Amino acid sequence: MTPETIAHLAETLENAELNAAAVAQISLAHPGITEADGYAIQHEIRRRKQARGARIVGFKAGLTSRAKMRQVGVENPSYGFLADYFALPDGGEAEHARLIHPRVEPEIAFVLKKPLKGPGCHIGAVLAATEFVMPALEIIDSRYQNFKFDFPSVVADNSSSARFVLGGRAKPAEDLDLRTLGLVMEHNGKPFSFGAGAAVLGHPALAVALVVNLLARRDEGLEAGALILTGGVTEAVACRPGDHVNLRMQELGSVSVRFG
Ligand code: OOG
Ligand code: MG
Repeated sequence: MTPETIAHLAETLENAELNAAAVAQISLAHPGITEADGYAIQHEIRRRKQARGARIVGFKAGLTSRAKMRQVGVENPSYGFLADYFALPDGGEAEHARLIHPRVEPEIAFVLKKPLKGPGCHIGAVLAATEFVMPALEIIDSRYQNFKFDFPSVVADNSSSARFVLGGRAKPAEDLDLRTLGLVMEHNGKPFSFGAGAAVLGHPALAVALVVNLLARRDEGLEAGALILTGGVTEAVACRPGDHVNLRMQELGSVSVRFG
């Protein structure tokens, strides 16, 4: 893709986000789009936001569990960036009118005390660099009609990132077995999905290593203090105005969000 096409598609996708209006999947008009094109578009969206004063607070891994891959029909993990304005307080309200067709998913969040840089980042380096982990709800919102996409298209769309909520208790990773850490996500007071940390690549710290190694392709890394969402442990739940979602995580308490 030419730099002009990349800039044009980044503007189209960012406007779809800012106006909460879905657009056609990019690969329909650009069937030759590659993963590299998708990331070039995503990075141009990141650059546009930073130029307007947004701060990047971290990154998220996407499509790291079988449940998530099955739900959207894409088999490759991806990453996206997290901007400061995506953050909502625990128990806070997400404005449904500013989103297109939001879904909520349960995730294990990492916060770093030391920087991480790939290639060659492994689970040991991730655990040594982690300050603490905590429960998170990610609100994803594909900018594509009907929440339908292929891999390069979802990469271009910042892996559907929209909002996130951190809550519960922060604990050092060494005090927990992140593989057997259990969770229940409730939608409007009813249990919707159940899981354990191992659903994410066998160990959620591997999702952090994955993001670090993918960022290394652009000679980027993660800074101390960075937040990393490791990917939905279970399938995501579609939400309407008035809905609420609560995540209970073993040892780490709960985090919730409602839709206004
Ligand atoms: C893609 C984003 C995936 C996750 O945690 O797997 C993601 C999507 O499902 O729209 O954030
Ligand atoms: Mg997610």
